[in-house]
Amino acid sequence: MGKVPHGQIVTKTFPVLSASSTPDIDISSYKLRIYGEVENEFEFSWEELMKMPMSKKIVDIHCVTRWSRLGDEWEGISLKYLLSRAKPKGSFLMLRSSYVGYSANVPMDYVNDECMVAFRFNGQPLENEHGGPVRAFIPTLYFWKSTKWLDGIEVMKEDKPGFWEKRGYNMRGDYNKEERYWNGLNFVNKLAFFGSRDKNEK
Ligand SMILES: Nc1nc2c(c(=O)[nH]1)N[C@H]1C(S)=C(S)[C@@H](COP(=O)(O)O)O[C@H]1N2
Ligand SMILES: [Mo]
Repeated sequence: MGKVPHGQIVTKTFPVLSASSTPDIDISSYKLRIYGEVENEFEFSWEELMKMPMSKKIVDIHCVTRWSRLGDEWEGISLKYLLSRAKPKGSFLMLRSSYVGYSANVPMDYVNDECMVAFRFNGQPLENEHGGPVRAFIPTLYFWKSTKWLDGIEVMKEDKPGFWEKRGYNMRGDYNKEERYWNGLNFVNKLAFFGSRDKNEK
C-alpha cells in the first residue's frame, strides 16, 4: 500500500458516487469500443473480453471528495494491453459510458500496469452501483477518472474535458499534486465548451 495523499481520509466503507442512476447492462449485447486516433479500431464483445488475460492488483483508491480506500484487490484486463492492440496515435484517452453519458479524460502518461478495465473487486463480481459489470480502473488519478459502466475508450490527439472536467474538476487529477478542482486550463475549457455538449453526453 502506498502512502495516503495529502488531504485524504481513509475509510473502510465503499461510498457510491454516481451522477446518474445505475444502468442495467445486458452482457449479451455489450461491446467495448476502442476507437479514435488508433491504428486498429476494435469492438470487443463480452465473450471476447472474458478470453483475454486478466490481472489482479492490490491497489489504493482516492476520491476527490477526500475518502481513500487502501489495499483492495481489483481484477480485470490491463488497459496497457488493450491499448497495445489498438496501437494509439494520440496520447490522451476519453473513457466513456454511453449508458449514462459519463466521460473522463486521462493522459496516457498516467496509464500504468495497475490501470485496467475491471470486472471484479475483492474476489467478487463488481456490484452494479460500483460500475458492474465493467468499469475503468485508473488508480493513478483521483477516482472520478475511473468511468463506471465503461463501453468506450477513445484515443485523442489533444486533451479534452470529460463530464466533471467541464464542470470544474481538474483536467488531470493527480492526487500526489492535489489537482482537485478547476485551474486556469479548466477555465479556458469551460469557455470553449460552454453550451456545446457531446451528443452522447448528458
Ligand atoms: N459512469 C460513471 N462513472 C463514474 C462516476 C459517475 O457518476 N458515472 N462517478 C465517478 C466518481 S466522482 C467516483 S469518486 C467514482 C466512484 O466510484 P464508486 O461509486 O464505485 O465508489 O466513480 C467515478 N466514475
Ligand atoms: Mo469522486
